[in-house]
Amino acid sequence: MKIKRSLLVSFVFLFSFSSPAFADIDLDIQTMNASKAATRAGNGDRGPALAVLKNGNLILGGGNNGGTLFLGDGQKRAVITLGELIAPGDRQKDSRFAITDIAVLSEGTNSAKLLVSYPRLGTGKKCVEVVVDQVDANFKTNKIIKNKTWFVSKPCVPINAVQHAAGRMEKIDANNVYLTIGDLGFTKINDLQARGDLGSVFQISATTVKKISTGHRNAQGIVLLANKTLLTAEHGPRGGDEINIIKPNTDYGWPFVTFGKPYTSTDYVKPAKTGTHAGYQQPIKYWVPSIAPTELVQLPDNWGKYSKQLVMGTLKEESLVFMTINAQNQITSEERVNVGERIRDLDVDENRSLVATTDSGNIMVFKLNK
Ligand SMILES: [Ca+2]
Repeated sequence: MKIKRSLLVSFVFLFSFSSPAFADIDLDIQTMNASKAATRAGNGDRGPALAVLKNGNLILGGGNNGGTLFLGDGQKRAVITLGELIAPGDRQKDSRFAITDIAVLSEGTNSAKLLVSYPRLGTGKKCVEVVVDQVDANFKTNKIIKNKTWFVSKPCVPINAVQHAAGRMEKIDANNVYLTIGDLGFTKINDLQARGDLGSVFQISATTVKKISTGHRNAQGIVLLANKTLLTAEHGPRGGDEINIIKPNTDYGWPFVTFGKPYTSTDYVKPAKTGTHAGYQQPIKYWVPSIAPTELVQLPDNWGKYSKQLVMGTLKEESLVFMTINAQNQITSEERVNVGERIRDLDVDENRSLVATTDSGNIMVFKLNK
């Protein structure tokens, strides 16, 4: 692949250049350091959650305390702290206790109405729940106000199991989003009653919660396509990462079936059947071994032959996966681009460039070279 790395025109922090091996897509990549917004802990670094505003500025979520919202201000060339969302006593010093996603519900010149999701300690500080808060941001004062809590997942899961929070959101309109809740590493995830909200996709508003589907292990990516199809990208156990079309009242099989391999005896749950998806909704795409998928986006229409393609970030494989999805919602091609960074979140900016945050604390902007 031919890669031209160049300086950023509108959004410059610090530049760092590297030259990993690439394959086929002719991309221009700009890299900036935003490590202030990354969450660092003994169990690994986590890149910030990301949402792009219409003016090209970024909202980033994470930081040393996990629960800080930042404005990536393009004109001032700075990462500005907006405020804290997770109280110090409501998290452990663990990079999994960090903002998982940000959705922009609506925005004006100097303000935005945001939704922010994150795991926090629940009752007695002995268990973990996933929360979605509406947050009003003011860009004149660069302050945030927590407005209303839209959602708290149940049951509250013992802390020692906390993983797979998911907590990704996709905007439907100014008042509604889709939300993924992972299995949180809950040992009773195979008990349909006990698992409650865990491992599900919801449609939520300020006043309503509707469960759409269930049987999802850890959906780190969710996108509503231009044709209104809803897709998720999910982590399997050992292999068996999936892309699913989300249909109402449907069970996607976790932890009963997976294309992945069995866990070892020390893992939190043992899938009933491995190497199969029989009896449950089939994914439209799966990967064995796993590539650890994160956010999923659909490219806008200025990407030449890649226009309207899906792009998925990966952690383990440190790549972007470009996929063609046809009118029948079948994935007909897959092209992997090695970027040499663990991709945490993805969005599309005002120039219709692809923007990613990485676990090393970089922001990467990708454009097609013409
Ligand atoms: Ca995001």
